[in-house]
Amino acid sequence: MITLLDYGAGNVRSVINAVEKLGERVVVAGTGRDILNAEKLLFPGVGNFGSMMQILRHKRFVDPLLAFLKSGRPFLGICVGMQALFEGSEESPGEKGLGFFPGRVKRFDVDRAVPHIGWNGISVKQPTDLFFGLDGDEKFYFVHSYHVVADDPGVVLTTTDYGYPFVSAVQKGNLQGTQFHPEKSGASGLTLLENFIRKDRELAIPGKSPSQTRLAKRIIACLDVRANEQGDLVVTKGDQYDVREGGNVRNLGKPVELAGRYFEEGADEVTFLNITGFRDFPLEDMPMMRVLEETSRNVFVPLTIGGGIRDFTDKNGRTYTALEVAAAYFRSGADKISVGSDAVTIAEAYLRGGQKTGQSAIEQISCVYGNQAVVISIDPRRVYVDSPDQTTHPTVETTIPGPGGQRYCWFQCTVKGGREGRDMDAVTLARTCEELGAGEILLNCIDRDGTNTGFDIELINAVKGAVSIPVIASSGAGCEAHFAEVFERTDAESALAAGIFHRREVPIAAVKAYLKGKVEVRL
Ligand code: 1PR
Repeated sequence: MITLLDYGAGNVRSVINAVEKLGERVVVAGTGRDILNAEKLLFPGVGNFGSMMQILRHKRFVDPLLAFLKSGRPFLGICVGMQALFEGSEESPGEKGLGFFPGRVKRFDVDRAVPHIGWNGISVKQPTDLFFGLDGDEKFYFVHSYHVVADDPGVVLTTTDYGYPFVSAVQKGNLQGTQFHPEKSGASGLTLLENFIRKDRELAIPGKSPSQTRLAKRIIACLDVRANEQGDLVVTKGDQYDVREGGNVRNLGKPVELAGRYFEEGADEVTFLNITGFRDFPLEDMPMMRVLEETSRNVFVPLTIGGGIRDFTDKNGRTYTALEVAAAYFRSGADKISVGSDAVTIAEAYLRGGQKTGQSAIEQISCVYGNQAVVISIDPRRVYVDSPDQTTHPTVETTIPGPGGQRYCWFQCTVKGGREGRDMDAVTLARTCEELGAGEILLNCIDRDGTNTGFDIELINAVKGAVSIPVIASSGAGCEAHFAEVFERTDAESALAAGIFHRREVPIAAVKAYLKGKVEVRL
């Protein structure tokens, strides 16, 4: 039996699902005594270091935890759950860590996107049972802005390269911790968890462990979900956001089934967009929560969900906050949430007022769940002009002239699934949301959506050049070469597609096979 320490933030459901999938029972520690009595303790941490330590103190978990760590029984800390073992973190300078290991947690100081999000390798430094049955050249899923700097090199189990080598796992006897998320790292992650659960494996350094590692470009499968005329929740897909054919909503399959298929086929992440979320409030539209719950039982890669994340007052006058909606999504199995229409409203208000209020959905959700959990979904459309002085928005000189031969354009943000254009451009929106605490940009493109004509390279370069958080290129993929093009001609960290995967025109494995040797991918 595994005891899980849940201090109340983020997605512990995935960890429980992964352990249960391996046939083991999980009990959640509710008291310090539960921690002291545990046989094996699993501590998944998500979000902010300081708020985690405050909750541990408030629940009087610190002394039992230290006693457990001294006992020599098996312990596995994940992400911030590993960072907690050290003395403190730059993320929350006033807040002490458990101090079990000497060293501190520092923010990445690199000339590349932070957070470090995605699949990266591990270089194993000492014999361990954790990677038993693995070759050592597998990739694991990371999502973090801070990393451990250990004063005692003897505790370093693995390092990973992101600008420089950082500590990606620690080990001292039975006490182990990983910066990456085994519960989100597909079959390799499940093997690692099984090794922790069984604790009867040989110690070894896996044969193919590399001395240097590389972050892979991610291939993401996206499922646009809504109810059809019969009231069934279906995966649909539009052409330039029009999802109807012959008056009916196109039905391309069932969300849970399709997500399971994409996991099996090697998707690096799965994204659900509840595309009518702007009018159907998610907490009244519970089927979407069930889709997430069911999906997360069998899909062990990161899940993002978007649609309807905003403050809302129902017809009885009850008010819900965007944070409550996000919390419900996280509890149901989401690792990241994506904010679409509301992000535009928030950015408009911030630019008008000129000051952060701490009250916006982006600020509140990133404060509680961490920046890495907040994705901004942008739905832009080109607006052509003859010259840059015809608009106050930043323009690009385009190689695809407008209908009247215009040589410049800007990228207008829309809300409500493309129905309403706003006086806001994608570049400003992305930059503003990063300032407010967003951790990633999902950059759609209405002009390219469903057209199979390739990604809008000019749009992606314009936005990517304005932010230092990762960007997901979306809309327009029609063949394998389009993915190579977007990674060769832009610095986007990942590429997302929908239609070609749903219609089985191009399998995910074919995309990765095509990219192999051109860009780093997880095979
Ligand atoms: O505004 O916070 O409630 O969120 C609603 C979410 O739903 C937004 O993220 C918005 O992008 C999305 N959405 C709303 N309406 C539509 C629609 O299609 N009518 N879908 C919609 C957005 C774009 C991508 C699509 C890619 C790749 N769809 O999700 O998957 O364009 O497609 P392709 O590979 O087939 O070209 P809120």
